[in-house]
Amino acid sequence: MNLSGKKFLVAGTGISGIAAAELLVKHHIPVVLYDENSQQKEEEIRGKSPVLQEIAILLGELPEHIPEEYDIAVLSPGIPTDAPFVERMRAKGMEIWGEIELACAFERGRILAITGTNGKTTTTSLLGEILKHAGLDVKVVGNIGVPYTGLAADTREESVTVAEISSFQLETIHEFCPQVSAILNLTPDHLNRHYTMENYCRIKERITENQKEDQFCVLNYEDERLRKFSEQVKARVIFFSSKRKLEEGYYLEGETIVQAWNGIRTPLCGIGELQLLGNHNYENVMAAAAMAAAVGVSLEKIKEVLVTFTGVAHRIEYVGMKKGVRFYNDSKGTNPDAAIQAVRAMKWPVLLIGGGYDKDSEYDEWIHAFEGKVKKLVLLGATREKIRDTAVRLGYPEQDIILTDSLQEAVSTCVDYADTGDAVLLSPACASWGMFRNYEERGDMFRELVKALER
Ligand code: UMA
Repeated sequence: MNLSGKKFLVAGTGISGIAAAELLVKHHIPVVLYDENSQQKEEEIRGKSPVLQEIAILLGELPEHIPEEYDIAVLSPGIPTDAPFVERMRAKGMEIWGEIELACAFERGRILAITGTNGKTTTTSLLGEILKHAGLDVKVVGNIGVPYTGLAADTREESVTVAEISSFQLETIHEFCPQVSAILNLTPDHLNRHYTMENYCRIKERITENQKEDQFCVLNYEDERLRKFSEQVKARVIFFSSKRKLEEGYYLEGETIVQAWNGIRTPLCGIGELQLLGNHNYENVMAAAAMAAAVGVSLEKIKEVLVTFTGVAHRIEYVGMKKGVRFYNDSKGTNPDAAIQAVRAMKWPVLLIGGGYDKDSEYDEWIHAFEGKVKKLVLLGATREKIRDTAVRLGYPEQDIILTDSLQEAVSTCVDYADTGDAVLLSPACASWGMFRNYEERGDMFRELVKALER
């Protein structure tokens, strides 16, 4: 893509905006950096990157003349595409891109892109490991916390970029076209931003919209919507299923993951050989294996990584044991579906810490998934009353619900009530925003609090 002669506005000064602005500056493309938050200090923003010294930084209300002077806006994922300043830029004819679209303009190799409500980070990390093990030049980027724009210019024809792509990022793609895409599952999330489940699903499905017949799309056969959606996908669809034997694709048969391809069935590995636990993880494993095999990695190489891969931080992460009580950090359980998987994976009585930022989620299914295992429900954040009311309505004993004001208080409350053989699980079913910068900060604090119990 030829960007010469174009003038860019990068919106947002988080990790996405900084990396996008750096990329443009390094390629001598005119750019202004903008953030709506007028509380920020220009000096601090400049301090984030030495290459930003020369460019203009605008804070607060977007000046009237800017949309007339600039051609393309690159939005950080956290900025809603219908934010008033974005509408103003659109109305003046500016193109609205996101960091993924900008990065693509610099990409020289192949892209393997993963979306879905849950399992994205695990699948992305696992696929990255498999491809590295196969000797490829791999970049692992995207929603996982590494802005794609930071590495896109380093790619070569033979590189592969493994990208975790959120719905926020898919809203602003235009020509983004992965060689292999995957949609792992679709359950309600981010409805405060996308308004309806239908809209959310359509945005996720955009990951396939530019793909051609000689490319691949990996889909979960057990997701009814995705099964139907497969009929519209131009790329060659590869299904995976944790519930039934497929004629073609990847599936779990008893205790074995099997590949069925071109009429040949080959066992890939036993689930007992994996370090990852739980049905949702077997699905992640099948998706990663399908994507790796689609770019030519042998099943032997894939298996060598599957049996050693231990998972990612903040996702049902074992933090330690204190006085016979296990502590698990599932701070990445930022929506009810992810949190359901974590509570299902627990084999012990659970003291569950939940609640956080309000994304307009419903918590009924999460509470149903407690199945008598959750002995105390310790809540915090903006959603704590909503979760309490739902739990009580569904018959969860009110005396076992404790509202707290901080993560510290939540952890010490759990410690007060925990007995040997119990598990304390931080799996909030909500984003961390409002109390923390992100789920990593929340999970890190939980880990620190657990460590401090020793002292
Ligand atoms: N801002 C505005 N106006 C707004 C909203 C934000 O000006 O209406 C500004 C803020 O003042 C701030 C900046 O935008 O300065 C923040 O941008 P951001 O929220 O996009 O955060 P980044 O630090 O740039 O991180 C983003 C992603 N964040 C979000 O999607 C909310 C990161 O995903 C991603 O890793 C990173 O880019 C690199 O691609 C995080 C996330 O929470 C992990 N993702 C959601 C999720 O997983 O559920 C989708």
